[in-house]
Amino acid sequence: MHRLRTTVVRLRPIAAPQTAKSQSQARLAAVGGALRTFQPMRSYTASVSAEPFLNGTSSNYVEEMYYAWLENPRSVHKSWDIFFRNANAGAPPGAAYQSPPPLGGAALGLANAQAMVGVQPNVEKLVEDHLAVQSLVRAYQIRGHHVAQLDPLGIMAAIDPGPPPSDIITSNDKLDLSGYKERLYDLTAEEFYGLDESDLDKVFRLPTTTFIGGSESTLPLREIIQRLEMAYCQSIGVEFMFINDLEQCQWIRQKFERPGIMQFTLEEKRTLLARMVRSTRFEEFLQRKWSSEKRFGLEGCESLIPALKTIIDKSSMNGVESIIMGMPHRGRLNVLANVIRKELDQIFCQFDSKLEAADEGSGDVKYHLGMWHRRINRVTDRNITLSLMANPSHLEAVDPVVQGKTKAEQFYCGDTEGNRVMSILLHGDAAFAGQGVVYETFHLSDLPSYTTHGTIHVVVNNQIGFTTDPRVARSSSYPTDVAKVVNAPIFHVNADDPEAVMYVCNVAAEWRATFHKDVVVDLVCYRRNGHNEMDEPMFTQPLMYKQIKKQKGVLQKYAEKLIAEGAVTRQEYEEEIAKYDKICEEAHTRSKDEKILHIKHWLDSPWPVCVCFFKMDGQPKSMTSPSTGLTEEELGHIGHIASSVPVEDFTIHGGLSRILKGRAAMVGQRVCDWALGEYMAFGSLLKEGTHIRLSGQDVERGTFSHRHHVLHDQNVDKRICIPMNHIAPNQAPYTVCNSSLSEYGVLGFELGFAMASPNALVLWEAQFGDFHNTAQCIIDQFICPGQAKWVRQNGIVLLLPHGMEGMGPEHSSARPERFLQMCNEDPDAYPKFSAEEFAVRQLYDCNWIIVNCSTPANYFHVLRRQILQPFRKPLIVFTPKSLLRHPDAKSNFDDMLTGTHFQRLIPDSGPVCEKPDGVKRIVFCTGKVYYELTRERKNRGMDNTVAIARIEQLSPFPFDQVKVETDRYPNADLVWCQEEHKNQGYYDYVKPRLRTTVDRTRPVRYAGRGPAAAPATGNKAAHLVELQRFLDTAFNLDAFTGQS
Ligand SMILES: Cc1ncc(C[n+]2csc(CCOP(=O)(O)OP(=O)(O)O)c2C)c(N)n1
Ligand SMILES: [Mg+2]
Repeated sequence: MHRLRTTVVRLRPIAAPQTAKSQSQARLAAVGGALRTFQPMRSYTASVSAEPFLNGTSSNYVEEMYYAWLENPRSVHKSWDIFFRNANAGAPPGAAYQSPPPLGGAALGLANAQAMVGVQPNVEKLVEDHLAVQSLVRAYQIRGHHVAQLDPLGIMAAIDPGPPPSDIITSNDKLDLSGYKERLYDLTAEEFYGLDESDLDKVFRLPTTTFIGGSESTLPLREIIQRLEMAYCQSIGVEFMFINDLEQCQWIRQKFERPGIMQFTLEEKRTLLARMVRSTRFEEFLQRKWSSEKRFGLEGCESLIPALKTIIDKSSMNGVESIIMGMPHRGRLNVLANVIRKELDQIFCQFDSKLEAADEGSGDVKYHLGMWHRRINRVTDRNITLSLMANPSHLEAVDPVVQGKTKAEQFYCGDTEGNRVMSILLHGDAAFAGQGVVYETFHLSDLPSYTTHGTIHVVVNNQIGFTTDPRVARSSSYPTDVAKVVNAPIFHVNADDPEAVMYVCNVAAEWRATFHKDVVVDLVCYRRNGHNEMDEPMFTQPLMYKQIKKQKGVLQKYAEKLIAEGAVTRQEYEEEIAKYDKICEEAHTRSKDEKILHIKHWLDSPWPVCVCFFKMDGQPKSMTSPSTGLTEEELGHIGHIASSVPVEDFTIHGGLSRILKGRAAMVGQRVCDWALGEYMAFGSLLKEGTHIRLSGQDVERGTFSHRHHVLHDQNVDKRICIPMNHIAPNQAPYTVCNSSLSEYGVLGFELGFAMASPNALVLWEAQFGDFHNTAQCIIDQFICPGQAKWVRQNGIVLLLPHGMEGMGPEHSSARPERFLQMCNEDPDAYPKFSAEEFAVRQLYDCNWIIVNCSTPANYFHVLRRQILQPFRKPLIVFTPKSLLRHPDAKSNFDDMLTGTHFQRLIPDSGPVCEKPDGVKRIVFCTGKVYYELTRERKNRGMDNTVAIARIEQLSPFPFDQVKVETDRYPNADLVWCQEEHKNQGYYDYVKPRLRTTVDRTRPVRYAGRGPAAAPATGNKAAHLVELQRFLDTAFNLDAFTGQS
């Protein structure tokens, strides 16, 4: 009731001089002190005891009702309507309440009440006018950005604002009141909340949801409009009213509404000018020296450089020590030079095509390379590490990778709130709106195991994508609308107003530091040249480019402004330019001495422990792979953890109890199934100090309900237990996390996570192997060629469930043919390595490792080898589905003991070994089909005549071990058997390699499904017929007779 009274009091008419100073001061105190909480202003002037039906606890309710009544008097009960009308009309305490009319006498009671209201006609008008002002304020807050002057070109291609909102007074000359006067005349009273020109000098009390008053709590309407225009309709357009958090909205309001808030010191202005000089003159220098080279210049958005520097300065001030950035082509060299501070001569020598590359690998073009640099931030005098991630041409693909790397850095330095490490992502307008991975990345932003606690997004919104206009490139008003999905505030800013740019960047950095949530800065700019320096933009955007040709450069405009203000002299400005030009010239001269190009100077992610992991020259410490086995005791201990619940009073599901009992029984019998093999690998690595992170859809339980790494208490909501974190006191942490339903975003994220440190096993599991195709870009552009392009090793593991099990065309194939086709190994050349080093040298040279394990023990070994080997390579594992529970697909502890290791090829150890000369055929295969082959062989009684060898590591191909097998059975023909279709699977990859192994002395035959467009049939019966048919071929010793 206090609040109600207060509100009512504040709606009373007041004359201009009678401003309620005390109230405005109270409000300021609330705002000025602790900015994070905003109390509505209160004035305890009326006595609550006079209203007997009200008490302290009902005041909230009444206030809600009051606001509802203000919006629409009919939305509350008639009795409340009468009460509020009477209270507004100035009824003394106690008199405003009218008891509800007796049944049947309603008409009389209401008539009396209405009679009382009726005697105060001008109060209603007053309430309406105040409400109108409140609505007006709100309209500017919500839609002011639609009429802000965002476009430096004045053609508004950047946004599609539609007709000007009728509830905002707009004019081209925002400060000329005649503009909105004119508009006021045009507007009908209804359109403009019933306000008209005669109201302009009336004074209104400001609602608590605005800060335009500064120290005033009341203002004349004219001033209110002017201040709203200043706050929301100048060079900055703020989109934030969709945020469903009052505190955050208030925070933003006060950042943009407080009068005089955008003022800069002389020093700040001069620094800004100097940064603009660097940004502009850098591009001009490149243009002068290499006019015909592609560089995707920044011309038209030069204020990007001060924008980024402002964000970095402010974040450094707030304690950030490391910033990881991702960006596309536009302005990249400028960012490297002037933000990351890569040596200019290193950049310039990238333009010299004659330089010889010093490092292995194929390298990348200059505007894709990454960079890492630690330096002192001049503004804060603190150390800051900046890294710009290398990226492919595929726009926005780097977004999740940056997030993953940021998360990893936060994780390894114990930065649980993102106070020390943060990310900045830059985007082009067309790509930001068009690429789905942007959306996927936003959806990771607030998930516990994926959040980086707020990313600052900066959009270089040059109102064009290559040759395409925004009107045909997106369906949303702004390119930034996608950010609304996570309630990120969006600050649109005219990039030709560098001070406004600097201001919003400061606010964005403060927002991130305060709320740890994403924020977007939309730099509305233009592109002075074509898409690249060789492109003619007049072909497609003639009028836009006529305007651009007339457009004065932003540096010139800003310099003139500062000179006119007296902030700098023309001479100082010219000296600044000459100084930077000289720096560029000198660096250029130095760059000519450079003879060799070092790609490793462009490394974006040097490992913090690289000195321990590699030798000083970057080579592996040794070229041996240690044994990956464990002691009996270790196996027993981890097996025990895997089959128990290591916390007290924790009730698990009955079905899970049975699973754990089954595990315990297996441990008792010294055997492992797939899940237990994985447990052994993870558990032992954790114990040895390797952090493990397993991420993907439903990985915690496992798609096939076999893993159960997270136990859920059946009686307490959200109470969980992760036994893997109870292996040993000093173990490394285990992170297992169900991801959002994304492949592109999540795989990119995990790849980024894996980049941060070699001492972590980072695994991404696809729900079914074929789903990796929606992450194809991460695989093709990063995982496969990452080391070759950017001299950066990465040990990420992909677990891809694969197998033809009659489940139809989807869910069957993880597309091994695609991974195999992208291996860098020569199929026609037998590697020339010594026998001892064969395996490890092959691994060292390959671009990735591809395995299809047929036993839990081998899966266990390959996971452990991934960490114990002295370098890092991506590992692709085709994982089983039905084999998870296949009674034969179990391994004995003996195969996992100390001294054992991963078997690249598992030879036949059955009766064929006794009389190898009598073996007529060797069937080579991989994965699950092995079990189908052995069953068929047994059924046919061919255990002595057909040998079956499993190629467990497909790439690098185990030439040496295959040779041992082909030599062992000199009279056997060679068959490759696979369950996949002939144009899929492994055949095309394996065949030339088998031929190379036997020096083309024996043909390689095929037993498998015929070629097909789809990976599998949708008909179970057809599936079984196909299976039997190719098994027949595999065991029919005459099947290939007569074939050449
Ligand atoms: C995923 C992807 N698709 C297409 C392209 C080809 N392409 C390169 S730049 C470009 C236009 C990008 O426009 P925008 O995002 O607005 O950036 P701008 O070049 O205007 O700075 C396109 C379509 C690409 N690089 N990546
Ligand atoms: Mg663009």
